[in-house]
Amino acid sequence: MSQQEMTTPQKKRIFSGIQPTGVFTLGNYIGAVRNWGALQDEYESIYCIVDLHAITVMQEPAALRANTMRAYALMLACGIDPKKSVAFIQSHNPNHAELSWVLSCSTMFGELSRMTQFKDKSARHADNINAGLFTYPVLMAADILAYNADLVPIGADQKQHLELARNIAVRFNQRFGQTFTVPEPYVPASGARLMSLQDPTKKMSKSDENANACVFILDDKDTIMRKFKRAVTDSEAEVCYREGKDGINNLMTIYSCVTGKTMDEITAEFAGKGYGDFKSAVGEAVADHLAPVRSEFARLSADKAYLNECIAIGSEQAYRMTRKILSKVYRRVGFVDHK
Ligand code: AQP
Repeated sequence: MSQQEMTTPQKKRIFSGIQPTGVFTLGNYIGAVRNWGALQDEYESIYCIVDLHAITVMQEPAALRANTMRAYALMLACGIDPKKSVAFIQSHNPNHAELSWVLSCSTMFGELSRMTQFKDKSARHADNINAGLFTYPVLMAADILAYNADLVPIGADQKQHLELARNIAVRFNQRFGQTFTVPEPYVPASGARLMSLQDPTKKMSKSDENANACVFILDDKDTIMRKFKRAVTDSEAEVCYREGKDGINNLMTIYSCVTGKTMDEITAEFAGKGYGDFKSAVGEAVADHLAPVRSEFARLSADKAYLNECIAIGSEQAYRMTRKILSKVYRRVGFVDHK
């Protein structure tokens, strides 16, 4: 056997995170977490609950703690296997925050001012436009660069932040020598961007104040059916994907993501039928699709000892992976070695 055949090629490294700001929505699931599970065998995967990011908007401490534990259990229930992936809670690895400070000194004020999520969130939280909301993308860059991740699976809404992380990595490498891998976006084929059921021009968000705007992955079947029945559509009665039909386009996208059917197949299936039938079919399909996640979540939530053990192992792995990179960064920028 040749030398080349004997060495197994190193797997590419992938990183992503999700905020513990509430129960995951169908959007979070289809656009992000469902795909993470599918990537675990092919990539060296690192997934975390980003509680440091969550406090950029006001959080009630006890609720944040409970939400973080629930988000971790949900992540596993959605298919993340802690034996295959590094699965942890962001604040348990202090290297993210440490690296974020160094990177913030290589990030320009103007760059951060252009971030659309900052503009959106500061409009939504006008009473709390804190510096963390502004520097959030630097922390996100640190999350990724601390692991020298090759790939970042992201929804379309996060593209701008990843672009910034890439710019920071390139700038740092140019100034201090090759240190960081410049990460590439990984937009999964089935990673559609789902929109609010009540205002289909807005993305479906777990912190939306209108509970009917999103389907949460722990919603029971009756709730799911009710939310889809109330979904905003249009005054036509034609199930087809077309510009201007935002509500129907969104429902068709959802139906396609959970059934695997194409838009043409869906149009044919509902030809001559009313929106009522279509909405019921979408509700049924979503409820069936989410049923196994709900039961796995119930099983995991009853086993706190297992969850705590997974969290401890995950943070230890994450800390070790990032400490080496952070030490290199400290040497590069000129900090004296800590003996
Ligand atoms: N509507 C969506 N469609 C597809 N993907 C989505 N994601 C979020 N919403 C949708 C993807 O989910 C991942 C985790 O997101 P996050 O929780 O870290 O933050 P977010 O993007 O701000 O998600 P939310 O639900 O809108 O949270 P809040 O309401 O707290 O701000 C990301 O990969 C994201 O692309």
